[in-house]
Amino acid sequence: MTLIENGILAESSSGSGSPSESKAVQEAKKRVDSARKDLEKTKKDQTTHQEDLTKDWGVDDVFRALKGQCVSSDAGEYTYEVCFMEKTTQKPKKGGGNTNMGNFVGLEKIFVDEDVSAEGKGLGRGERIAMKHENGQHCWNGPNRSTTVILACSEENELWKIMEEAKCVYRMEVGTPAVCEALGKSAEKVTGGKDEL
Ligand code: MAN
Repeated sequence: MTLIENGILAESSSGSGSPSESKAVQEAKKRVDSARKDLEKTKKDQTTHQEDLTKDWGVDDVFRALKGQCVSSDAGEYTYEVCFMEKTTQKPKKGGGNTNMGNFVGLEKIFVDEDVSAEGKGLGRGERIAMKHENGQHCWNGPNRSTTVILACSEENELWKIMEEAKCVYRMEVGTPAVCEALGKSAEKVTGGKDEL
């Protein structure tokens, strides 16, 4: 027994694993298995972190705080949604599955000249940060869906306006506190008498 327990002599009784394997070998194999699983998980985590590092989080990583938050709004037959730093989607109000309208690929600057409502909702005039989303679900007889989400300073995260500029090429206007700082002095936002946030 002592020889078997110490892995010197193979256990001959049939149990789990090959009968010629000593307990010590069986246990060592279990440990190898579990270490392999740990390694797999660590590798996956590493990939996630690496992707995270290559993402465009904006000046001072300001958009990090928005990740995973979503805003939605109804327009026409659909409910539209932006999940920040992830994707845009369209869901039929009548029911049915989501259509991916593009996955976040990066930021760009866009010059806009738009109205601002009395409540301060709208892009205003000047340079704005936009989130680009590409390679959404393929559009029949058209391109893969894509969305440009243009951001303006607002107290809350809000989806103000959705447009389909060309077939399956969408534009959304979104308010978020995340860009209030970035606006700085260059912003000539007409706030209808409302002070800058
Ligand atoms: C769906 C929606 C529309 C789009 C058409 C194109 O109905 O995604 O926004 O214009 O497909 O076929």
